[in-house]
Amino acid sequence: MSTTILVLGASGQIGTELTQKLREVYGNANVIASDIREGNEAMMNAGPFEIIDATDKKTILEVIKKYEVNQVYLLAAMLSATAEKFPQKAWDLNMSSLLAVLDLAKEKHIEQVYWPSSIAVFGETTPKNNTPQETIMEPSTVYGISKLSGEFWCKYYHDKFGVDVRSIRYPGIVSWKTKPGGGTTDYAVDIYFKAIENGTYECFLSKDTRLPMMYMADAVEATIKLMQADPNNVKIRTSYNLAAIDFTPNEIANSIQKYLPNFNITFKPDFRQKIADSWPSSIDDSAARKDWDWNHKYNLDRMTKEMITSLSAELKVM
Ligand code: AKB
Repeated sequence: MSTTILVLGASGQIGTELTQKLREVYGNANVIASDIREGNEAMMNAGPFEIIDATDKKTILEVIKKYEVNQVYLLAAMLSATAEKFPQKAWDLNMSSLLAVLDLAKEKHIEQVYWPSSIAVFGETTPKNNTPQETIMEPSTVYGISKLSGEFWCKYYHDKFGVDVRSIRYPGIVSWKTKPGGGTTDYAVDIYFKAIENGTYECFLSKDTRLPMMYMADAVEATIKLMQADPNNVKIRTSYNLAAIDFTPNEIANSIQKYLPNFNITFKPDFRQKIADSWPSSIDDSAARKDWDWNHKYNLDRMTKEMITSLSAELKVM
């Protein structure tokens, strides 16, 4: 049977690039992009696009029927920093959208679901270095609480109703095509924009705050790889730890200075410091590497080189 995919939240940071890649793999007409508002021109022109509120189960079902969709990637979510400002809204969006899609799978309208979790499921009591797949999980943010609950909803629907739902705990994702919005790891994207535009960046985390991170190309590849894996190899039905690199604001600044020697960084930690301090510094993702052959390709310097080259061309400053 052919694969027809609906992406909910296609205009966001991950959605933009994942949708583009899915269209390359499965054909433009077989990947329906959707978001609460219109996407960028490239996305709207390349294939089908529908306006969908990801919490609106009825509209999702109408679109599933219209295009005979069999897989849903649910990427709509409120991220950590914004969720601390709007806790109820974050809980409603992050949970209602997931339960709507899981129910549609349980009712056999679709065959497979992808839903992202996050390193935010971990908390202050979690071992910080090389954080294991299974460990103490006491998240201290609303976003983390919603992701941890979501993971167990995924496992429940899988174990009880046979729903084929798959998930990854993303670290901070670095990309240049679409900026992230409202996350704690967003500094690692902002820093490249400011380095190119102004030559200087004021960082909202302290210089030695080490966090797990990943370049977008790796994140997109991992996501599609997991979704294409043989179901028998997908042994974890909460969510897989996934890792590539980890660095501090100081280290990313040093990497940028190799290409832009006059770049200058200053530090002014705000409320996001406390969130970052509650998250791991690095992640043990050996289960993903073993179960479905995950391997990252980008280290810090390779990512910096691609970010600076691509962003400079986009912003036309060099
Ligand atoms: C955030 O910072 O909230 C996200 C995440 C790590 O899930 N990027």
